[in-house]
Amino acid sequence: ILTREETRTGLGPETLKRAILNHLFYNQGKFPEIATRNDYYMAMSFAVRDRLLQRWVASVKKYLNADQKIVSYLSAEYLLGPHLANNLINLGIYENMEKASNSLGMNLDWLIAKEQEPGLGNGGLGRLAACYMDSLATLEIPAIGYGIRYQFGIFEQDIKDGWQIEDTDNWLRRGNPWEIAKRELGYDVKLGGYVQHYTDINGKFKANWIPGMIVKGIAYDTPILGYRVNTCNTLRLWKSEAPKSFDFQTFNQGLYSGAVSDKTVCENISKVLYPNDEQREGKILRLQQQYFFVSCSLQDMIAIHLSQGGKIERFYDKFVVQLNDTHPAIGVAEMMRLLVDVYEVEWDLAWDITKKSFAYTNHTLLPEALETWDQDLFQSVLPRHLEIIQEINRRFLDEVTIRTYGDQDLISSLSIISDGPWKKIRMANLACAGSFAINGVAALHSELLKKTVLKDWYQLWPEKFSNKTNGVTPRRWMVLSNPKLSSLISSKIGEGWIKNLDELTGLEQYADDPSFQQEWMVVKHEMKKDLAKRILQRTKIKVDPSSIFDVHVKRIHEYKRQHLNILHVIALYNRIKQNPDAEVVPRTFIFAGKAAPGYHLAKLMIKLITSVADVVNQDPIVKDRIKVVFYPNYNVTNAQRIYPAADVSEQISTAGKEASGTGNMKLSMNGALTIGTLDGANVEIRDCVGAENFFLFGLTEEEVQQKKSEGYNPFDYYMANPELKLAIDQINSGYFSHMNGSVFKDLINSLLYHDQYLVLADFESYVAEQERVAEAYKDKQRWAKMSILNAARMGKFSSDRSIKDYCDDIWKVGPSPVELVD
Ligand code: 26Q
Repeated sequence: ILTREETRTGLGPETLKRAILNHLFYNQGKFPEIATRNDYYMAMSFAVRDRLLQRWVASVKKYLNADQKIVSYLSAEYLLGPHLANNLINLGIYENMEKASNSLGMNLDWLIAKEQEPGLGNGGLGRLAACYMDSLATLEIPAIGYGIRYQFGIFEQDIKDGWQIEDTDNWLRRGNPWEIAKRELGYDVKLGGYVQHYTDINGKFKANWIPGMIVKGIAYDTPILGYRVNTCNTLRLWKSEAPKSFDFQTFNQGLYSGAVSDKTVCENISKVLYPNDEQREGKILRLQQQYFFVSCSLQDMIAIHLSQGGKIERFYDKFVVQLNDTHPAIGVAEMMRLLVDVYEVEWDLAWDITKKSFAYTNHTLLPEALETWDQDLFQSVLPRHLEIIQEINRRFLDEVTIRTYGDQDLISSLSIISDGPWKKIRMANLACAGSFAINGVAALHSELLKKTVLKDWYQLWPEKFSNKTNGVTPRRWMVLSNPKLSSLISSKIGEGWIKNLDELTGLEQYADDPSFQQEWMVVKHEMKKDLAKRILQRTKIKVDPSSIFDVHVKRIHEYKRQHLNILHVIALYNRIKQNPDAEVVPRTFIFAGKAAPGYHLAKLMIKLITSVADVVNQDPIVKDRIKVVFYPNYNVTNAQRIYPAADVSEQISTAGKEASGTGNMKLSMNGALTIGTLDGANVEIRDCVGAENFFLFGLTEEEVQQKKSEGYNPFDYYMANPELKLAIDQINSGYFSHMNGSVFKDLINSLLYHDQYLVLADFESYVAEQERVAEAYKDKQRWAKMSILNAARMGKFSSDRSIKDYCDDIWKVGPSPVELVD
C-alpha cells in the first residue's frame, strides 16, 4: 500500500500507475472499463503535473525568499509543442511511465499522441521562446515567461485541390491539464478613452487616464521543468475577461460609465493569434493584445517586487525584462506610465529605472517587417501612452541634438515618432531608446543590424549592442524527437551531451569507423521509414526510404525561396524527360510550412509545389526517381517527426534576409547535411561543421546588395539559362496546372520582373550545388562521415549556450539551484 504522499510524488512504475488510476477516478470520475484513451492521457498528465508542482512550489518559494534577480521574458508567442513526453524526459521517468501505462493496457505512444499541442506562435520567434524557457529551467535560472493565452493558436492547415485551407485551432476543446488558472491573480487594463490633466494640491502636474473600456487579465500558469533538476519555472499567460466590477477610486467618479465593458469585446483580446510572420498587421486588436499582456505582466512584476519589500526605485534589482522583438515594446511606455502616474516617481528617475530594466532582441532585417503604428490609431487605444512617448521622444531628441551637434538626419532617423503628415510610432526606436542592451540573433544578423536598420543607434550607443546567436534545446530536438540516435550517441560518449552539448565532439573519433557509420545510417533509415509511413497516411504518396530525403520545412515566404527549390525539381524532371535513362540519384523532396492567410504569393507557392508534385509523382517516365511531397500542417509535432528523417536540409534564403534560422540547427543536429546560402546562422553552422561538410551556394549578402545597386534584371537570367527558361515557361503554359497557365501568373511576373529575393540570380549556382549533393550521397561512407561530423560539431547551437550568453552579458543573473524538501 502506498501512502497518499507517495502517490502524489513518487517516480516508480507502481506509484505512477496508482497515481494515474487515482486521477482517473477522483478527477475524472472514470474507471478503467469505461475510460477512453483521452481520459488516460488526462489522468497521466495530471499525475505528471503533480510531480512538476512539487518542484514548482519549491522553486517559487526560493525565488520569493532569495534576493535573486528573476529573468522576465516578454513574448507575444510561445510555440511550446506537446508537454507530456517532454516532461517525462525532463523528470527522468519515461521508461517508468512506459511500464505504468503498459500495465494499464495502454501504449504510452498512443497517449502522448492524444495531446493537442499549444500552437501559440507562428514560427521561429515563438519556438525560440519555448527553447529558451527549457534552457532557463535546465540551467536553474529563476525566470518567468509572460505572454498571451490565445484561445485559438496558429491555424491548422489543410490542403484541398493543392491550395492551403485554414481551420481554427481549438486546442483547449478537451481541456488543458498543464495550466493552472489563478483566478485570484488578475489585473485591470485600461484601453481607449482620453486623458485629463490637472494640478494636485501640492502643485504637481498630474494626468488621469479615463478609459473607454477596462479588461481584466487572468493569470494561467504552466510549470516549465528543467532537465533532471528541481528548477521548475513559470510560464504565465494572460487571458482577457470582462471585469465584474472595478475599483471606483481609480477612476474619476461619474466618468467611468462608458468603461462598463462588454463581455465579448473583452474576451476578444486574447481570442486568437495573428498568423502573420514577418508581415505587419496594423490592426487595433493586435495593439490591444500587445498592450494587454505587457501591462498585466509589468503590474505583476511590480506587485511581486513590492510584496517582497522591494522599493519601486530598485525594480531592476529584482527583474530584468527581455523584449522578444518589438511585440512587447510598448512595455517601455507602460513602465513609464506605471512609475510616473501610479507610483509618482519623478520623470528622470523613472526613465533611468526603465532603461536599467529593459533589453531588446531584434529578429528581423526586413524593413517592411519593422513594427510601426499609425499615430491616430495608437492614440485611440493608448491616449496616455502617446503623451508619454511624445515626452520620451522630446527629451530623447534633445539629448541626441546635443550629442550630434544638431545632425538633422540622425535626429529624424532616431525619432520614435516619424515626421511628416502621417505620423507613425516606431516600435523598434521605442525599444532601442528604452533598453540598456540591444542584440541580434546570429553573428551576421547582428553585424547587419549595425550597418543597416539600427545603424544610427549603433553610431551613438555602440556599447548597447551585442550578438546572441540563437540555439535550440537538445532535449526536445534530439532526445525526444530522435531517441534512437540519442541512444546510439550515448552508447559511445555517455549522456553528458544532453546537458553539455559541446561533448558531442566526442563523436568525431567515430566518424571514420565503418561500424559506427553503419549504425548511424541504420538509425537514419529507420526514421525515414517511419516518416514514409506518415507521408503515405497523410498524403497518399508512396516514397522510398532509400532515396535522399531532401527537407524544406519552415514558414512559406518569398525570402525563404521555396520556389527556388521547386524550380530545381522541375529542372531535374526535365532532365529525366529529355533523357529517360539519365542517371538520377533518387530523391524525395519534402516541403512543409504555413503561409500567412493574407499572403497571396506564399499561398501560390504552396499551390505550385503541390501542382508540380501531382505531375512528377504520377509520370511513369520518372519511375519514382523523384517524388515531391507537401506535408500538411507543419507544427512542432510534425517537425519532431520530420527532422530525424532528413538527409538534406534546405536553408536557401537570400543572403541577408534570414535573421538566424533555427530549423537549420535542428536538422544538422539530427545528421542532415545543409545546402545553404551564407545567411543567418548558416554562416556559423558552416564554420563549426567545416566547409567540407556543408553545401554552399549563392550570392553573398554583399553581392546581393551589389547586384541590386547595379540594377538587377531577372529577365536576363531567364533568357540566359535554358533549364530555367524551360521551367518557367512550363509553369506559365499550364503544364503543371491542367494547361491553365494563368494560375501562377502573379508568381511568375514577380519572378521575371521584380525578383526582389534574387531567385533567378541564384538558380544556376543552386542547381550546380545540388549535383554535388547527389554525387556525395552515392558514396555512403563519405555521406555517413559528413552526417556524423555535422551532429558532432553542433554544440554551440544548444539554447543552453545562448542562455548562458544572455545571463553573463546582458542579464547578469546566475543559477539558483532548488532543493526538494517535502
Ligand atoms: C507582427 C505584427 C502583427 C502581427 C504579427 C506580427 C509578427 C508575428 C510573428 C511578426 C513577426 C513574427 C515572427 C517572426 C519570426 O519568427 N522571426 C524569426 O525569428 C527567429 C528566431 O530569432 C529567427 O531564427 C528567424 O530568422 C526569424 O525569421
